[in-house]
Amino acid sequence: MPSVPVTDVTDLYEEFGDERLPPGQHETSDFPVLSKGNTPQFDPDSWTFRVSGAVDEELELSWEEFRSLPSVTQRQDFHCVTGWSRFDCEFTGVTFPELAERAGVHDDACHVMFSALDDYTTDLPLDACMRDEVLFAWGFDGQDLDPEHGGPLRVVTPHRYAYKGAKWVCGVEFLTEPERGFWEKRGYSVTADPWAEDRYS
Ligand SMILES: Nc1nc2c(c(=O)[nH]1)N[C@H]1C(S)=C(S)[C@@H](COP(=O)(O)O)O[C@H]1N2
Ligand SMILES: [Mo]
Repeated sequence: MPSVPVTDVTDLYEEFGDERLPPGQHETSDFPVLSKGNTPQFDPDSWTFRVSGAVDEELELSWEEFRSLPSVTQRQDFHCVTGWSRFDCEFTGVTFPELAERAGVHDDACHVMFSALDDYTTDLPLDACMRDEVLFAWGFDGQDLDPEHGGPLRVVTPHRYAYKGAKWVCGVEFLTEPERGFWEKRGYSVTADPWAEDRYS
């Protein structure tokens, strides 16, 4: 990848807490893999990304189309609900607001459901998604995102625990009533603010 300007957003914690490392977390330089199952196969020819629900225009994007959207590179922190945090991850991808604007989100949309190739789902309130730090990322530290970490495309949510970031993401649905995702149905927090230690609901 050619070198691109990197925006440092590691100071976003100032909005939520006093310390960069959220309470009850420890810092690691590893990047552990946490998946509920196997890494799904990616076929660039048949891959489609769907934007659906309360939008003016439902979108279906091919891999080529997705990759031609405007992208950014950000330095972000990554907080896993199981207790580890990894600082200074460099992710490249499309911001959530960029994609939302293309679909035209309805005024009555209040919630978002992400879906993935391994049937994982996760949900977040719309206002938690409408931030430039929420990325659909295909790049990590200047390389294509590793399949184990969600390649070809994953969501990252540096202001939320990492289970909010669907790996192998292939769809986003705008909802007018909240629904629950995979871990949220199993007792994990909907809000998932690491500085409030919103781990469980
Ligand atoms: N599609 C999908 N996305 C997922 C998961 C998963 O099992 N499937 N696990 C989540 C959890 S619990 C965490 S902590 C992060 C882990 O990301 P990593 O494996 O890149 O560390 O991905 C999240 N996104
Ligand atoms: Mo997790």
